[in-house]
Amino acid sequence: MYENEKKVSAMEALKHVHSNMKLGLGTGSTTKYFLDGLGELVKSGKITGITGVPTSLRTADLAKSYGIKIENNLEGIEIDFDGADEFDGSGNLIKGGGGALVREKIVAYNSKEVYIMADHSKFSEKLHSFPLPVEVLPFMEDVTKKNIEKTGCKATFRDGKNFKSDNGNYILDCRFDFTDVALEKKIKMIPGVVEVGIFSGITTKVFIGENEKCRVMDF
Ligand code: ABF
Repeated sequence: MYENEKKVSAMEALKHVHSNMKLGLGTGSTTKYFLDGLGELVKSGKITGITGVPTSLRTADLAKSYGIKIENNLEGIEIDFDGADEFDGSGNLIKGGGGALVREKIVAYNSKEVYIMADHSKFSEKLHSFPLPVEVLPFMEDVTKKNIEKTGCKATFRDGKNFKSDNGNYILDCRFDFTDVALEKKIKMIPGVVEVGIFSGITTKVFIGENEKCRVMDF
């Protein structure tokens, strides 16, 4: 859905990349447009000396296929480019629909700037439309699920426990009426929780595809 808007936002974000930068490389279909564009620039030699820190195994494979140098070292990441499942007017995000939230949050947290690319449908005044992804350890996970549900949601194991993240963990998709950003800390305190898909206070720009145009929100 909204493939053209995803592409428009990715192409606008790509304008911020120049030679010799170290970048965080996100995951998902919007980020794939960004990576395809970056790959073309690298292959043609228009941009050189790019190093990427990938947020998933599939992003690492894609970047390598374009000849982008990959490093698992967080030092000196200038901009992290990633997608989101939902964003609000303050740049708070829900992420993890693609199952890569743990690595995405580590890379985002350790980057000077975090640029989010999204189509317009992902905007919400209040985060609530997308079920909140929570990554949990595969140990007593049914108890962890019950404890998470006590915070006021209905949680479901993604793909009936058939889905495992790159870290070998389960993802619970948690339906709240309204996802308050304070839930991030509350859920993270629960034993067995590895990471919560609320990203708050991390975003520096959101590139929003709106038909053929891109609107940018700065934070
Ligand atoms: C990643 O990919 C995620 O955090 C988010 O879950 C998802 C967005 O995917 P898409 O760009 O395919 O909508 O950025």
